[in-house]
Amino acid sequence: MKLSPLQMSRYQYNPKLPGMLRNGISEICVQNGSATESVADQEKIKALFPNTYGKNEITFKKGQNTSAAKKQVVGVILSGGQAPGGHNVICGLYDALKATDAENVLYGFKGGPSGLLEDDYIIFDDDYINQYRNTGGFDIIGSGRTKLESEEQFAVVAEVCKKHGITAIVIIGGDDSNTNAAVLAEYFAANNTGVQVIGCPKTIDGDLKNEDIECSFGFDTATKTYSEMIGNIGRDANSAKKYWHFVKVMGRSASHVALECALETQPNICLIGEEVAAKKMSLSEIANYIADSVANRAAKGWNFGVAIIPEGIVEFVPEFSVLIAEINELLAGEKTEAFNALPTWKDKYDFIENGLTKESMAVFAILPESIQQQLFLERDPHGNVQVSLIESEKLFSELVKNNLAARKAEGTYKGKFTPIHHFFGYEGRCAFPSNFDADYCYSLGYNAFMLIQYGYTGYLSKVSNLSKPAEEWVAGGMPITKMMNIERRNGKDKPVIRKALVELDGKPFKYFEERRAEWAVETCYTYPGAIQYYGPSEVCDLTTRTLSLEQE
Ligand code: FBP
Repeated sequence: MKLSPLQMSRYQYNPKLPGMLRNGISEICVQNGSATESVADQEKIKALFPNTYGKNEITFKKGQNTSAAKKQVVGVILSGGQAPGGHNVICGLYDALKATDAENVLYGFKGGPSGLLEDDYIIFDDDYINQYRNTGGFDIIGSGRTKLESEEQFAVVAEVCKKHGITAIVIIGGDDSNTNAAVLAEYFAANNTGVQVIGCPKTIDGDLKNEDIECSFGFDTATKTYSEMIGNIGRDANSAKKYWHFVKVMGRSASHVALECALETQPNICLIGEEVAAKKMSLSEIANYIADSVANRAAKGWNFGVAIIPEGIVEFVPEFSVLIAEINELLAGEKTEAFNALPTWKDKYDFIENGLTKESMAVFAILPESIQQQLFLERDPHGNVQVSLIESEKLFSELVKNNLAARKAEGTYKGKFTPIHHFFGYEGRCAFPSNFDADYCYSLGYNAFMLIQYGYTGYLSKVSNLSKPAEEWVAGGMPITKMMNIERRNGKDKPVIRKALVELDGKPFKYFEERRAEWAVETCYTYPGAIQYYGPSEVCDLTTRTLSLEQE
């Protein structure tokens, strides 16, 4: 395999550990914190997790290692969407495991949770691991989205663990995967399997965070990658002065990625789904808000701009959610076939018009035809509209175009509007991890092994104080049950880790809110440039603006 110079050089990079983990395994001891309670629904969560609920928060510190000597055979899986740094979690885990005892073994189950169910694995060794140090991607063992949640699945996993003598499983995943890690830990404890479960917080979406977990890994690198490209686009727009760029950025639901990119690049517009929902904004209101910026800039002779659109936006628009629900109902069961059999789009349109309420039809009618058709063509296996596939960047630019046409007819707008569309998502999920993510992920993995070694189960590997230099980071563990509450999922009450949405009274949003009126009219773009891996620390070890504002 031919390696790029950067890849070769990244192999040599030594990720920075928190100061307390730097003295070697024999000098890491535990400091017990207080007992924990779940964030809400304490009685219910306690009843569901009788063996793992209420445990203490713990922190590691320098001191005599008092963990019991025991051969460890650990299994690790990567779960869900790729996030830069996943390889380093596994490298940190492997290094701590081998540094503790060269006889310890690390299994990597392939293709996500299904690898555990199908007993499909590799056993890591130095040669294999060394090819993945400080690299992006999840290709070290692959990932998948199979959910590990039923008792039948847990029984299979228990059998697989028994077969290989596995003492602990590490699940690297987002809020759902770590919820399932907690349920699996409880199952293992209740059934006296002796197998521990430790989670690690992953997702570029940044929505697995709370008062304990300061950020999920991958968010830093992914947002820096998108911000580099958005900055470049801003500069191109300001050079050519003829295009409006509509940039959709990933983030299935929460708008953390969009907000961070806005803080980094100061675009003219950035929509925030959580705000749209809180203000109950309609599609037309959003389009009008963007069109105001276009028109005000055009009045200054600037027929160009940059708008960031979060991937999950349409689900936050109340009238759009109602429309989607009605469409799902309209095509439920056999009705899809009848719909598909209609010969022309005109026939289909009539069918839709007869089936939707007046209000939803009014919303449907203002959508561009390509989006209208998308709503009826792209369905998931349950027959539901795949909202994430909706090209919202095109939807909004089209709505803005119509809005501007009306202004032109009234004589209130004289500019030229030429939109260009982009979607940044997959471009960022497997980038070489930034130094922050390389360090953070390695620390999470290393720390996960220390939690295993000290006998903890149902814990999330926790590294905090992240806006400070790595030396000052704090390593420890938090019972996953502490982050849980009861939510309604698929018609049932379930214990889940609460997803973190953008807080409208939080410092990152407030910072953006105070400045966006100026950004909408002036040209205030900033150009973060490419991630820097080598050079001065103030350039290479930067955290996200979100994290630094949150920890100000
Ligand atoms: P995770 O929540 O599993 O980390 O994945 C998040 C994400 O990257 C979203 O930003 C995006 O909407 C989704 O995955 C895309 O999923 P897929 O990889 O299945 O296309």
